[in-house]
Amino acid sequence: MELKKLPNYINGEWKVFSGDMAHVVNPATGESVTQVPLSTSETVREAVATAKVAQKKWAQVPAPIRGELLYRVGQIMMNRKEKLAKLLTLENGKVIEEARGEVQEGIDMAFYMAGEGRRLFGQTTPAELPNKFAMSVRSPIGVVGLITPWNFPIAIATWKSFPAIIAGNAVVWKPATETPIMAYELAQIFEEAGLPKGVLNVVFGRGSVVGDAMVEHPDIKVISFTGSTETGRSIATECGRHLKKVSLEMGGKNAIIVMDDADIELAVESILWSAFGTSGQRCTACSRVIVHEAVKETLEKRLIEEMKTLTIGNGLEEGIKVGPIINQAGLEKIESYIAIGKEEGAKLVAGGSVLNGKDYAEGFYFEPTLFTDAKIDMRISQEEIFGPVVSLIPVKSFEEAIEVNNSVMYGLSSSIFTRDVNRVFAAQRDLDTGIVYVNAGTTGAEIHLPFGGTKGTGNGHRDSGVQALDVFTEWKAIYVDYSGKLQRAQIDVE
Ligand code: UN1
Repeated sequence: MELKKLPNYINGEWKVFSGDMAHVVNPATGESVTQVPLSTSETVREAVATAKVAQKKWAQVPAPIRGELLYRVGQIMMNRKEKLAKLLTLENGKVIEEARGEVQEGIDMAFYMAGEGRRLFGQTTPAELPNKFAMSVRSPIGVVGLITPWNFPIAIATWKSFPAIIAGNAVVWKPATETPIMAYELAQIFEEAGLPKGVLNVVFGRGSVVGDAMVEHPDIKVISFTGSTETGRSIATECGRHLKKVSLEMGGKNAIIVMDDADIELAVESILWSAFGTSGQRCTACSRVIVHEAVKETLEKRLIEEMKTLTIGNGLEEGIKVGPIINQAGLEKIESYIAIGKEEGAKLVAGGSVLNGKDYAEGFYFEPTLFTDAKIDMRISQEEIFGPVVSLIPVKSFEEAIEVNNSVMYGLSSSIFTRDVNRVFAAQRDLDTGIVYVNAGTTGAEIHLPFGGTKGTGNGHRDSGVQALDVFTEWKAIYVDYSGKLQRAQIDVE
């Protein structure tokens, strides 16, 4: 059954698009579920013009009242959680239990950011001159552009749009064309919650057209992007030319370190969840296991045993643990890394193949895969694969484990399993990623903490947490002199 073709959402109106459309494919079955507009740069200009007008009024609405709107959004999402989760699995493929978790992440973000309506804290600070007052406040920036990926189509959208809206900005949002249904649903929820027209606009389409038009538009003052490093780099270059603020959240090559004193069973369970959950298609997914040589054999054996218990299939069926890959291109990229790993001399000890046959319909499935005896400088140890593939890299010491972890160009998430408190503290200091876990896998960030990474993963900004507000506000320093006379800073100071 095809759902109705998706419209864009501009100035509070659902606008049917008359140009080219693309099919949205259920990755579990290969069937088309709906169609999505491939909008033009003209559509972007229309959305920006309307956002610009709407933003002026929205910024005048007191922030606590803006917050009440987000509480309503959170409440509607809660009431609709099961429906949203099912649609999320339909378009993205992730298993239903994880889809429920992702929707919950969005609900959490709504209530958290709604509360910011009564905080949005600035600072007051003494002035250096008498009878003078000094403070800093956050100001909205204007129209912001959001470009979001298919792997967390609702959670990442809430990480970006909720802080933008609570801070008094208007939004032009380009969701991934693979997963537009979540955007359609979220825009509807905003509408039902009473968001004024034009504060949120959704323009579907390709990055090369809609994304580029957003990056180039002079009235979009900030771009917040999550996606590939390659695209992020070109967005940042363009934004640099336009002196446009840009927040980037890109690739990862996250590792779990398993030390010789680790709880091995806990490590095995956590590796399975971090590496093969979401079929490895998380920025935070574990794709390297750095294991102390003393426990390597045991860990490898237990992993292979447990991997056999992972049920693979359509994520809408309860009990399935590993769903499909997003599309054919994703599948081919993973396959190419299997060939690369073999060629480089890593040992393939489990999985490694595309899954076909009647159980898998025309869907895109890949077996959970384990390489062992991988080396630090192999491409499978350095490059993002974005699939259910993990490489074991044996090491001789704690120091070597840290060195291997830090050897990649990315810096999103890392993890260490150990019972030694001294190692725990040394590791959380020395692991060079934006997120560090101790005795837990590399996934599962909570929304009230900053999400993002160092080095090639980002450019110093963070999604979610109170830190997300820094992306969508300008700091304004305000001085009020009530002395009634000229007082010169740095000069008339006694
Ligand atoms: C992503 O993979 O881009 O920490 C987001 C996690 C989730 C979010 C992942 N809360 O794994």
